[in-house]
Formats: sequence, C-alpha cells, structure tokens
Amino acid sequence: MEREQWASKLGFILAAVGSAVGLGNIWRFSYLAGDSGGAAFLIIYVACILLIGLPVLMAEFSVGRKGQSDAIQSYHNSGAGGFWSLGGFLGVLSAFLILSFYGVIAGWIVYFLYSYLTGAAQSVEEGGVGDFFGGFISGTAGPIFWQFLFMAIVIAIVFFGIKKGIEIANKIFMPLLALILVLLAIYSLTLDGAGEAMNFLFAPDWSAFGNFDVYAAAVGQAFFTLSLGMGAMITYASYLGKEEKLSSAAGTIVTFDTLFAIIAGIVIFPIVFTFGIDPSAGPGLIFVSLPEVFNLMGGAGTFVAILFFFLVAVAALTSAISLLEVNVAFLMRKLKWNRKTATLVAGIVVTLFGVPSALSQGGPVTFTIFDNSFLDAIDLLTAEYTLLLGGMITSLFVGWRWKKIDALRETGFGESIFGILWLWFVRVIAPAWILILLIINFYNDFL
Ligand code: TYR
Repeated sequence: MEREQWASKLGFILAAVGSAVGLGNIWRFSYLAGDSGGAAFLIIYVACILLIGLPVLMAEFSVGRKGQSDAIQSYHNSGAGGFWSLGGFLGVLSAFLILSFYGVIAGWIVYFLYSYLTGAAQSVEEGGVGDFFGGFISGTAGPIFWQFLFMAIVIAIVFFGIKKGIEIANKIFMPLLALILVLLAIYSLTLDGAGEAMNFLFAPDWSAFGNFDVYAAAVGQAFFTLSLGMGAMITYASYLGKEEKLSSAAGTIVTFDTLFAIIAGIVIFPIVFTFGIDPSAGPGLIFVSLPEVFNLMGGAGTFVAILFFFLVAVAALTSAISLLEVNVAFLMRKLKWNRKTATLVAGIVVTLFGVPSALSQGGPVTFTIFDNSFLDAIDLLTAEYTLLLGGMITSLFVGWRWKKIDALRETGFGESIFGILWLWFVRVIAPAWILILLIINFYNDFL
C-alpha cells in the first residue's frame, strides 16, 4: 500500500503546529512560569527552545522523513538498530504516559465549557472560582466522567481516521484561538494587576538563575510543548515528500508555539495578580484565574468563556490525537493489528491508566510518589526523564550515527554555516545539556 503524504507543505506545518499547540502552551506553561518565578523561567525556557528544542526538532524531522514510517520503524529504516531503537521505544512509552494525564486535564477544560453552557460557572460569586474548581477536581465521578468523555472523542476520531476533521480544526480553530488569546491579552492588560504581572513575567529576579529546579522545569516544558522526544514529530515528518525543506518548517513551528505560550502568560498573570491568586498555585492556575475575569464581563463573558474553553478543548484534541496515533501506529506495525483494534485497545488502556491521575487531585487516590500526586508524578517522569532521554538519543543518532553528509542533506542546510552549526548542536551541545539536566533532575528527585 502506498503511504499517505501531506497534500502540501502547509498541511504538514499546520498539523505539526496543531500537535505542538495544546494544553502545554496554556495550562502547563502558565502554571510552571507561575511556580518557577516568572521571568527567569521564561528566559531559560526560550533559551532551551532555541538551543535544544529547535535542533532536536530538526533531528526528529530528519529521522521521520528519511525513515518514512512510525517512530520506531523510522529509526530502523534510517540505519538504527540495537541501542538506538531505545529512542523509539521511549517515545512510545512517553506518548502513552502523557496521554494518560493529558486526557484528565482536557476533561477539566470540557467541564468548564459545560459549566458555562449550563450557567453554573457564571453564577459563581467573585473570588469563589477556586472553591468551585476545588470541589470539582476533588470529586470522584466528575473528573472521571469528563476525562472519559474527552478520551472517547479522541478515540473516535483516530478510530474512524477522520483526517478532514483534523485539518479543519487546525485551519480554522487554531487561528481563532490565537485571535481570542490576543484579544484577551489586550483586555488583561487593562486590569489593575497588569503592571505587577508584566514585572513578574518580564523583569527577572536574577537569583532564580542559580536555582536548578528552574532549568529542569524549563527544559521539560520545551520538550513537552514542542511534542519532542516521543515520536510524534518523527511520525508527522514521515508523511513528507523528500524535496521539502525542513528548516523553515521547524522555524515556523517553534515561533508559533512560543508565541502562543507567551501570549497565554500575558492573559493569565494580570488576572492572577488582580485577584490576589497565588502564582504558584500549581496545575489549577488557569482554572482558578480565567473564570474570574470571564465572570466580570457580564453577558459577553459567557460568550467569551464558551468560545475560549471550546477552542482550548479543540487544541487539546489535536494534540491528544497525535499522542494516541504514536501508540496506534506502533501497535499496528508490531502486532499487525488493524487500525480499529489498535485504536480501541490503546485508547481504552491509556484512559484507564489515567484514572488514578484523575482521582489524585483531592479525590480518593491520596498516595504520593516522592511527594508528588499521581498526576504530577507521571507528568514529571515524562518531562524530566523519558522525553529528555528520547530527545538525547535522537540527537546523538542523527549527529553521530548518520554520515555527516546525509545529515546535512536531510535538513536542507547543506554545508552552509547553519548546517555546520546545527550539526554541532545535535552532536554535542544539545546532548550535553540534556545529560547535565538529567543528572540534576535525578539528584533533586532522589538524592
Ligand atoms: N505539545 C502538546 C502541548 O503542548 C502536547 C503534546 C506532546 C502533544 C507530545 C503531542 C505529543 O506527541 O499541549
């Protein structure tokens, strides 16, 4: 059977942006920035995106396009065996783990969408959103119901292979989400807390640069938000024709993804400071802050809230689809299952594995793993370890295992100065940084 290909380079870029832009940019970026000191985190995060994320993204694109198959087989096809295939396996593992809790957070988004549709959320009195949200996530049936609902939609889309739907989501809803974020950012900047928020977000507290936790959080976020280290970008690039240039595509994706995050920060932090919310409130940050402001806007607020939560849910959907697809593509090839069986099995197993995460935010699952709730533990296991390791292996593989000339040809840089620079980034700089961070993370977490 002939493998499918993207109809155009734009189609590929849109799909890759769709995978990259998701809860990571809005939910995860804000809570980490809030928790890790704002501006220092932002600066280190942008540095990680440019110095590690971009070169690794190009390396993943090269492996996928050369390999023309799913994440693991692409490694094989482009010359890997033995140790190197660990990169592919880690990718599948990470995608599985991430999707398990991604569905939970996306469920929270859908719950807010529903609560604005029924009128429950807008009748919460000022300052009461924290309790409203806390009551919801500490329940049992509630968080599971919304997680299941979201995952059912993801599974249905991958099951029926509704490519068209995804294309429309990326073409229409992504730009709409960008638009509404920009409008909300302008609104947020008129709030009383805006000045304090801008200081928090853009004027660094230099002492934070000596805090290794901030580096660990920033590099993990760089991988998470660019969908790196888990085969999604490899898989997407494998549907790309040989003649397309990879470098401009990678640049576009990185630019859009980073802009989404920064604008989300400009929306959220003025609200946080205006309403006296603790910026280090953790994973609930956007849920306890945004509705406060929607509720202040009166009737228009309901409309904006519904639009906002709907669009974020769609962004989460396009990301979740790519996560499930990594697992499905793997099962289809490895166990020779057809798409429908592979989707149902992978989808159901990953959803069930997410249940303890759903119940760990004040609900019945109270045990902790190294002081983290189940949800946080899975999040940290991937962002601090498996994604980084996967990215490091890809980077070393392309840098050292491939012939230099092949690597340079695949990226389209050729022997230009950018090519040589990129090569040394994937050979030495990115892997060395990742190794240092892995050691720091290990030290922090276990010693
Ligand atoms: N990048 C997505 C986000 O920021 C999350 C994601 C991660 C999606 C890995 C896909 C993927 O393969 O929300």
